[in-house]
Amino acid sequence: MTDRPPLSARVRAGDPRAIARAMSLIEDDHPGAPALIRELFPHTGRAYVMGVTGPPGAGKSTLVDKLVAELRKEGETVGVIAVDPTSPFTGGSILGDRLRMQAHIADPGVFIRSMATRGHLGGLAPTTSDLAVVLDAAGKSVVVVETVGVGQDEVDIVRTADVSIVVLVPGTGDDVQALKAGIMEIADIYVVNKADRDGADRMVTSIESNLALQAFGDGQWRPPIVRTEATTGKGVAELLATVRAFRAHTEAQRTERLAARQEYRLRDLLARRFLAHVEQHVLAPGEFEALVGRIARREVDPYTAAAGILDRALGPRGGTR
Ligand SMILES: Nc1nc2c(ncn2[C@@H]2O[C@H](COP(=O)(O)OP(=O)(O)OP(=O)(O)O)[C@@H](O)[C@H]2O)c(=O)[nH]1
Ligand SMILES: [Mg+2]
Repeated sequence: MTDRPPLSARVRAGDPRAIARAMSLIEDDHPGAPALIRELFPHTGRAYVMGVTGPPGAGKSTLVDKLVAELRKEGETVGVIAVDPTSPFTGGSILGDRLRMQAHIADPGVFIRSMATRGHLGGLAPTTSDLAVVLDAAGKSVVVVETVGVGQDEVDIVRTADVSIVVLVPGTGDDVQALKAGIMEIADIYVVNKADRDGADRMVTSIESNLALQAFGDGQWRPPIVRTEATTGKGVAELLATVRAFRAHTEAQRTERLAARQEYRLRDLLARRFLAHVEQHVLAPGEFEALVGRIARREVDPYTAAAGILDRALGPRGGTR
């Protein structure tokens, strides 16, 4: 064994192999992961996190690839996390992301990671924010998180990103679906990608008319709509300029936004940890499922069932440990 600096130090020095290793430890929920995060966390909070979400196949990865190139031109260093839903429909896209973002493989200023969601209910995998922590601590000035937006996912991304970019494409039912699914409330910036296709104008108009239904106060950010052609890079510089405008607009609220993000993370982590504790240490194997069955048969109500579990988890009334 040679004497090497600890992993956290190598991550902070920006060593790509250390970054990859750190991410694997976190993704695998390795016993060393919490200590690693503890060491890295004080060195974070500097990276600007851009969330890119939208329906499957909207061209998000292609767009991110072009965004990365543009950001590099401006001297930023970039980390990318592409969240791949492990669904039968898009199961193969991790390889696709690698291919689409291959242009940056030799660039030490860029680090790209694809990860699976592994059935977590939200779109962001449980450890996405921790992967962002690694890239942040490694000194990347911008972190881009790509995720397929389906329902709850958009809500998750807006809670972990500094700016939420919603990518839609002309001429698909998906767009209408996306608009209905509450995407309108979370977008800071809209992108109509594949603007080379028929129906781009119609798409822009339908977003506009949705925006017209919302009231925007004085000085409140009104989400702009940017047309892009990710394949050629057309509109990408404009998109980045729009991100910069949004960043300037929200700079004053940065502290609040960071606090809101940490509140969400802490609540989410506590909820997941508590549930795991209950499943592993409080309930007998199969008991949870049996309880669900009893509730379904109306033999017990969910409130009583939850109260019973809480009592067992925390001990009789008072529940301090
Ligand atoms: N015509 C046209 N095709 C595009 C454009 N942008 C992306 N595409 C194509 O659309 C397809 C999907 O692109 P991706 O970048 O993989 O889309 P994605 O949203 O990342 O897909 P998932 O991650 O699987 O949801 C690819 O074949 C791209 O070449 C565009 O502006 N115009
Ligand atoms: Mg993709």
